[in-house]
Amino acid sequence: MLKEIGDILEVEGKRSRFEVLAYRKAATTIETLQERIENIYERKGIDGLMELQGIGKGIAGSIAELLDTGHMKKYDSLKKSFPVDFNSLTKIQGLGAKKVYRLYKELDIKNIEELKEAIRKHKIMALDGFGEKSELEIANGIERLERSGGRMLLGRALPEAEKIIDELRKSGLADRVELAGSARRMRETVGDLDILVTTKHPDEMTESFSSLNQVERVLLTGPTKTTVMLKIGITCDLRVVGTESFGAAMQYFIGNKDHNVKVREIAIKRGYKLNEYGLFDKNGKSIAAEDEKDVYTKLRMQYMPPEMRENRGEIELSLKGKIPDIIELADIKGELHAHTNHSDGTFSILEMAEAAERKGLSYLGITDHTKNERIANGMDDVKFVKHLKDIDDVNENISKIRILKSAEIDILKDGSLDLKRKTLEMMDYRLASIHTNLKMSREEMTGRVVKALSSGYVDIMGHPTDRLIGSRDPINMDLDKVFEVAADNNVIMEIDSFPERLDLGDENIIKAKEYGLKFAVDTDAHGVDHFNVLKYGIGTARRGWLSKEEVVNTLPLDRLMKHFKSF
Ligand code: DGT
Ligand code: CA
Ligand code: CA
Ligand code: ZN
Repeated sequence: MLKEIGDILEVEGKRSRFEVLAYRKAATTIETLQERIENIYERKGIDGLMELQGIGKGIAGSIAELLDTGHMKKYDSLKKSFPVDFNSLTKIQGLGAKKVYRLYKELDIKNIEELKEAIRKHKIMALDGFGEKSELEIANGIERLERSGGRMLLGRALPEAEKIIDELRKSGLADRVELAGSARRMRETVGDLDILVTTKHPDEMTESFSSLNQVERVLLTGPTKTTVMLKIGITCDLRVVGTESFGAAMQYFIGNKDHNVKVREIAIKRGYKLNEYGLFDKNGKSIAAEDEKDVYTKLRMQYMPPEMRENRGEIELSLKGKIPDIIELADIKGELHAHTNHSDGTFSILEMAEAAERKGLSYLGITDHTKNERIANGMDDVKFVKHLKDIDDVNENISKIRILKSAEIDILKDGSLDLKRKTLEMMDYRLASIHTNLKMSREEMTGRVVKALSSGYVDIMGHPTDRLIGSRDPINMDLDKVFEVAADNNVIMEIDSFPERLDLGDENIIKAKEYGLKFAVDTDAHGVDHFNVLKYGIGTARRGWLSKEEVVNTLPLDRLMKHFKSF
């Protein structure tokens, strides 16, 4: 609201530059506070507000009015004369307050919707001093803003975060640089990135962060927090925290929020106070702050990996000391879902095997598509028999890694499998997936899957819900029924690691666990680089609380084979 007041005063042109800047400065101060302004006001009243940098008596009064009554008269009256959504419109690249004002005065544009409409009718380029180029620029700015309004796939955001963290570490300005927030918890999508640093040179650190190659523009900057818009279209927060409270800050900013609220309640129950600066006893003395694990220990709680911190029951387990030992990337011994150029992959059996071997894997299951997947160049029985023979040949010529004969068999519309039993029996194991006829009734879909899983020929169910995050809903079926039938037939559930799949996802993994099911964390690699996506599948498995023992491809080959059907 303060920022908007500043914008409106500026375009009105009736006030001094000084007054405009006062509102903007106050807005930045509040945005970058480490503490909630409500708390400051509650503790110290108006005087507390006036102690904040750049907040004088007038603005402090307006803030107090807002906190007391929910309204700010100054804002309300300005908005009456300018019913324009300044805050949203000025977020569009290429649109400052002055241009927004002109668009309102000349075209009566009050919000993004009306601006889009005007662009469609090419009204912007007709304005004096705008032109075709700036209309296009504004259109692009809106598109970018809308993209950034949504959440981004972890698989796109995390590599960017890793690059930024790497740069910040290399700058030599920081003592510690750590990822926090939803990306640290490996959530499948992230709203923004959160990075914490400790440094003896906060100004240079902020400057260095703001001028990184990945940064499109700086949205706000203050002594403890800087927010930038990244070129990939999401924002990234950098927080400078004190070394002495780094652990408490990590605990707080890893989140999630619900987890934090519960942990804070436990602190209160124990007679302590917990915030992002530390854990304090009743005399206000800090008893844990520098080290994150210490914060939990002093609360008599067992440490929980970030991936588990979603307030889904982990706090209760932690209090009982029953946090499971969850799977790690290094536990994976082999891959059970990969494609070659015999169907829709881009590399040969040998090339895929060599790449898997370089990744340190000791077995690789080749699961090319069956004939129903025409667009993926799926093979029929005749071609498969030859293909399986080709795998045997490659196996004879390599020694370090063992290639397993398999297929990603289409579960057809009627629940039957897309290859003959005789062909299926020639394989080491069988992975079955749904790729077509995704829009069936819940009853029909459940029946289709149940039939396939109880055929006695399915070892692994591939990407079980067939969702694509952000673009395709999961197929409509009774998952409880499917899990029950899978458990009865020893069918392993896949966790497909592809960032847009992550299927099963974390919540469904927790559900499937209750049926005693086992899992396979696979990459679904279609090329040699795709083995790198495994970390997203492992992150998802960890978010589903899976232990190494529940994931079959952590086993050495001889023990894994016991999980597969034999004929
Ligand atoms: P995102 O960005 O939507 O994917 O999710 P997060 O979890 O990264 O959320 P974000 O970036 O808003 O905040 C980072 C962490 O800071 C969050 O996980 C927990 C903590 N946090 C933020 N706001 C609050 C709050 O109001 N209360 C508490 N207790 N913690 C908060
Ligand atoms: Ca975040
Ligand atoms: Ca954030
Ligand atoms: Zn598939």
